[in-house]
This record gives sequence, C-alpha cells and structure tokens, in this order.
Amino acid sequence: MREIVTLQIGGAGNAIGDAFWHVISHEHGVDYATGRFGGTSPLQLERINVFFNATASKRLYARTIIIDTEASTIQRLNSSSQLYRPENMVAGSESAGNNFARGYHTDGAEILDQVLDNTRREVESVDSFQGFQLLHSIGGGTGSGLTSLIMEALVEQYPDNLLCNYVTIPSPNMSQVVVEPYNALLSIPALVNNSHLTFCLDNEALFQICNRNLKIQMSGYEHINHIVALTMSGITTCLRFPGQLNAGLRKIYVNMVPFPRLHFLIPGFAPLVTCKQQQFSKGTVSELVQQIFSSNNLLCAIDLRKGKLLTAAGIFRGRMSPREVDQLMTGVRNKNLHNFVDWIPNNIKTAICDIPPRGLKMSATFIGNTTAIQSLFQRLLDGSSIMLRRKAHLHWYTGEGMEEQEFIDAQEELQAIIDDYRGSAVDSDRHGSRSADGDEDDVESGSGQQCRYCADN
Ligand SMILES: Nc1nc2c(ncn2[C@@H]2O[C@H](COP(=O)(O)OP(=O)(O)O)[C@@H](O)[C@H]2O)c(=O)[nH]1
Ligand SMILES: [Mg+2]
Repeated sequence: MREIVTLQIGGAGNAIGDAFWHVISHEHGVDYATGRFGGTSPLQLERINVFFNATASKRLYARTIIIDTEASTIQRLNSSSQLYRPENMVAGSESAGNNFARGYHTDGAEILDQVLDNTRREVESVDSFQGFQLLHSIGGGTGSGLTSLIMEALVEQYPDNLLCNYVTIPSPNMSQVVVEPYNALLSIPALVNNSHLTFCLDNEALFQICNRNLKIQMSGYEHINHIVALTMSGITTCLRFPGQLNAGLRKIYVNMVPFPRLHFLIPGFAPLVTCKQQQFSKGTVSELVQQIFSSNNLLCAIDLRKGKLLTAAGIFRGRMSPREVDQLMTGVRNKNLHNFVDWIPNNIKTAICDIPPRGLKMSATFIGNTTAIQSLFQRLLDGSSIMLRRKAHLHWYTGEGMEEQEFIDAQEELQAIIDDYRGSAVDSDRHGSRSADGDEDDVESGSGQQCRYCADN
C-alpha cells in the first residue's frame, strides 16, 4: 500500500504533527479522540493504510513515532488522543536546552536507539514501505540536533527509501532564544545531504499570513500550525486518496527535484481567508491559481518574482474541470516564461482530487522549487554570521564538545547551496533577459498585492 512512517521530533515537530493528524484523521473519517472509523465513503478507506495502521480490534492508529528529549510534549499527546500508540512514544529525561549540541551529542543520542527500534518495528509491520516524513523545527535543540542524528542513521539503515522533511524555520521576529540561528545553521548539512524532499515552513511567513491575510491576533502557535496542517494535507492528498499524479513520494521527488541537492521546496495554500472574507471571494478556480502563485500565500517569506521556478506543482481539491485547471496552470507559465527555467520544458504539474478539505468547496496547494529560496538561506547565513564573527554564545556549544570548525563547515555548506540555486538560474538564462539573483527590476512593483504571474498582460 506504499506506507509512510512519520517521525515527529521536539516541541514544534510534535505540535505540527498533532495538527496534521487532527486534519487528516477527519478527512479519512477517523475520530481523533478514539481512533474509531466513522466515515461514510469507501474513498476514505481506500488508501488509509498509507498513514494509518489498523489494529485487530478495528481501531486505527497514526503510524508515527513521537519523539522528544523532554517528557511533557509526549504526555500531552498521550492524553489527547488514542490515535497515538503509547509504545511509539520516546521521551528523554531532560530537554535539549535549545542547543543543537545536546540534541546531537548528549540528550538526543541517549534516546536514538529507542527511536530506531520503534521505527524498525513500524517499517517491518507494513507491506510496501515507501519512506519517512520527519516533522521538526531547526531552531530548537531537539528539532535540529536529534533530527540530524536520526537522519544520518535512517539513510544508512534504509538507503532505498525516501526521507521527506517538513521543517519549521525560525523567524527573528518571534524567536525566544538567541541561539536559534546557530541551531538552524548546524541543521543545514544533514538537510542538504540526507533529505530528499525538504518542505520549508517559515514562521516569518506564517506570522505574516495570520496578520495580513487572516487579520487574527496571534497567541501561541495554534493558528499557524493549522495552516501548516492544511498545507501538509494538501501536499499529501494524492498519496492518501485515489488519483493519478504524484501518487507517491518518489513521484513528487522525480517531478520536483532536478538535482539531488536542490530539493528545498516552498509550499503554498489557497484560500487563506477567514470564513467572513470567504463570503467576498468568487470561489473560482482562476482565483485559486492566481493565489497560489502569489508570494502572499507562500509558507516562506520569499518573493517568487525574484527568482526562477525550476519546478512547480498545483494540487487542486474539490469539483472542478480538469481542462480549466490545466489551461490556467499552463497559462501562468506561458505568460511568465522568464520566471521559469527554460531547460525543463514541462516543469509545471497539476493534480486534482475531487474531495475538498473540511469546510471548503475547493482548495489549491502549491509546491515550488525556486531559485528565490536564496534569500531565505541568506537570512539564515546572516543571522548566524553576525554572532559567529564575535564567537558570541559559542561556549554553549564548545562546552558540549563541538568545535568552531563545525560552524564554519555548516556556513560553507549553506553558501554552497545558495550558489547552486543561483547557478541553476543563471545557466538557464540563454536569452539573457534578466538575472535571477534578486537584482532584477520588479515589472509590477507598483501592483503591491497582485501576483505578476496571473496579471492580465
Ligand atoms: N510553527 C511552529 N513553530 C514552533 C512551535 N513551537 C516552537 N516553534 C518554533 O520552533 C523553535 C523552537 O523549537 P522547538 O521545536 O520548540 O524546540 P525543540 O523541542 O528543542 O526541538 C522556535 O523557532 C519556535 O518559534 C509550534 O508549535 N509551531
Ligand atoms: Mg523542546
């Protein structure tokens, strides 16, 4: 059945994981609290095994390993839902203290064997395992350090399976811990070298979406985690429901990743409006297409117009005409050829699933592999360089056995990925129309909110 095993790691990883299971259990007719199926459609069950395991007593549980260096996260999930199997919960005795070194070398390393044992049991219990999805932050000590450690072990033990990461990227505006840029930096080598698909979930963009699109007051992460969960539900739609395209992780990998290192994907979602705002929307497919190509709907604070798309995908849900969707998506590419690399002719893919998400008639999820991601990487590099130049806070890491050279190596890795993305845009520019490294004139800079991709031109 092409099963996926999830590993949710650390505070953010588990909060986002919980939001994801909430959303998809409802879509498959499974009660979140009890794990019992109460659905009405055979479609809900047809591919339910991709993410859920069924027990002998006809209960379902989430095929996920719940991992944290501290116990509180795990206790909370254990008491909130029977979807989570108690044997799959792995807790340490102490939090990793917001320190990559402790997640990687000490507190995290202590629970690694237990994580791998649980993972092996889940992998061995399924028919046709396809790969892992890892949910974690890179600002936290557990999410960065322990995840890097786990990834190294997984690629060694499961060399034929795909590793897909949903990564929470720290925002300087809401970061509570000064060393988050270091943790993020140190996570980069494992992500570049061991992940096959890395979906970037940037807290900076998510906060902007809440303030600007939804105009809601933020308290905690509940709203942003829901947006992330909706987007993950969109990305995984074709894995979970019968359909044609992108029906497996490998197909997403083949379509979206032209070179193994360039696997950092920007997700987006539409509509991103409150119920009240929804009353004023036309509810058309054309509106959805326009929105998913707008930087305002991306889960990363980048400007799509300042780069070229290597590949892009739109996953549409609800009743709509496939012909119309195809025409609109092809139209976006044809009208904006200079925003797509010219050396992959069919780099825009579309999938449609009849079943809409809860509470919506239609939705669209975007996945983009764009050279504009350089600005996000540059932000991470600058955030760490400014402290590293003066070795500020470095003793927290060297005191745990790390060397300054590891920071320098990680910076080089980050610079290399920036250069790779930049190079992939320049190489494509046979016509010499404009550079894609962020310097070009913004032809519609006056249009503000409007997406250049879909503007009538
Ligand atoms: N989107 C999101 N970000 C979170 C959440 N909790 C913490 N973060 C962010 O994640 C980073 C802290 O990492 P966390 O996962 O709590 O640490 P860990 O438990 O050591 O892995 C910071 O950048 C926080 O802003 C959450 O529930 N959702
Ligand atoms: Mg924590």
